[in-house]
Amino acid sequence: MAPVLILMGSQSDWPVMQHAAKMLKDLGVEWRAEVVSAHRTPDLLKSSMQQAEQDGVPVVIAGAGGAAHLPGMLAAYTAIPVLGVPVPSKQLKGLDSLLSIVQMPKGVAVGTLAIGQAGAANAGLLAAQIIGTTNADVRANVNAFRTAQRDKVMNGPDLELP
Ligand code: RP5
Repeated sequence: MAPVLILMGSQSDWPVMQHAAKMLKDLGVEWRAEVVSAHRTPDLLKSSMQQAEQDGVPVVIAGAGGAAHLPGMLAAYTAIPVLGVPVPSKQLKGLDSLLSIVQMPKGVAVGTLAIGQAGAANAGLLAAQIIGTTNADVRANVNAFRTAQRDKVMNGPDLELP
């Protein structure tokens, strides 16, 4: 299977988007990351989706900030599931990114995650879960991750007054 494709509008998005890559790596899913901008490199955006189709990319994760049209534009060019991550912006802290990505008009779907690091990590997790529907090894890794999280809660320290 081709690696999960992680795209972002700018190199400046990588500190957030690397958390998607880290989650995929932890869950045993191959990934590759590239910078593709909807407004700075529109031709590259189109050709990268054509290439992704040819390569058999299973899921695209796309992060962008501000007027964050990258995930929606990618989804316009491919039926590969696109998971959008709103990257925090300087002025509006990512609320602008969230509203840009989540408000897709009916007919072209983008799955939108939370703003920032949590959303990026969960995009990686969700991509692994999608792949896990047909890949038993990845499904086992996802289940082990969930078990570890549950055990952390169950075995946490007693809550006491200081
Ligand atoms: C968006 O503009 C990018 O996704 C990034 O979040 C934001 C700012 O980009 P830079 O000015 O840092 O390149 O396209």
